[in-house]
Amino acid sequence: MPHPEPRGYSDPMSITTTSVLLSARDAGVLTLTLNRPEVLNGLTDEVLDAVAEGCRDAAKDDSVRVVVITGAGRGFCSGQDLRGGITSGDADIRGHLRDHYVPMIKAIRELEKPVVASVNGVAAGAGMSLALAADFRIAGESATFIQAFVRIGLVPDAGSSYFLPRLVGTARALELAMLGETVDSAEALRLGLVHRVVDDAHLAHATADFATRLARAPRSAGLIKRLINQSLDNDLDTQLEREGEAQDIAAHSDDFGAGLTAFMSKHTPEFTGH
Ligand code: T3D
Repeated sequence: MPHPEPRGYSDPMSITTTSVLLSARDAGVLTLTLNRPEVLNGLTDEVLDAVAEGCRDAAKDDSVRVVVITGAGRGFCSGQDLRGGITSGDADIRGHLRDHYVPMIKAIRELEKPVVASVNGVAAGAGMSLALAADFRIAGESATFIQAFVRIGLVPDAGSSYFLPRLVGTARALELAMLGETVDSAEALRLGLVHRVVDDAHLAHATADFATRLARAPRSAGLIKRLINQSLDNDLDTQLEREGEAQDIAAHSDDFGAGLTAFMSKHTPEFTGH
């Protein structure tokens, strides 16, 4: 799949581009490309912090309506870079997770804009967590998913133990996490880990097509993300309250006005995301 080249931007908000995280913008879609292909995009602190910063920047930038996360080369993300100094015993893994993984996962989840993981190859360990944290996963047919943590004697982290049972149920989550077996794209689709599988050659195009459609959504799309995520932890009474709050915000948006006007005049609305 072709990968975007780093670009400079003339618009006011500059989104992080580093050698390990490329960023490119097109028609409201910000694509963040993990760029350590020689290690299948293994995660270093620099990568983790750059993804978090990219998502936080996207939150503040009105011209970004959708974020896509993908990987350069044949891998999506192989999880923590195991050559980067991680050791058993004295390593402060808890502090490392808190300082670098948690901010990235929270930046993705708290961004009130759709996030699409375009899974171009293996997603292992925290690389799978990264894919699961996104709102949507489109996979190329050569994509694989591995709860690799158990293969090296660790537990799922970076949100995998949260996202996985919610996506596939507890028994499947336990099986995937305890056995750490490789799940191919067809199985991932069957399990509900991904919502679409396309030919590898068409992944970039299919992702762009999907993301561009999402980028035309109104302000309420971000509120929908908020509501659906909240619903996983709320009872019905609480969730009905949250719906009222969100609807109040949506009803005061420019896009609701545009939607009503378009309906009355029998036109297709053009939403600005405001
Ligand atoms: O620090 C903390 O806070 C703890 C957090 C932990 C979170 C985690 O993510 S734990 C899980 C870490 N990830 C893994 O355990 C996966 C390790 N990688 C693999 O098991 C395999 O590489 C794959 C199944 C992902 C792919 O296999 P394959 O056969 O397609 O590729 P390969 O030949 O194994 O890998 C290609 C190269 O990438 C190879 O380097 P080389 O030999 O060509 O110089 C390989 O060593 C390197 N590589 C792959 N994954 C990693 C990596 N190097 C460093 N870290 C990696 N995670």
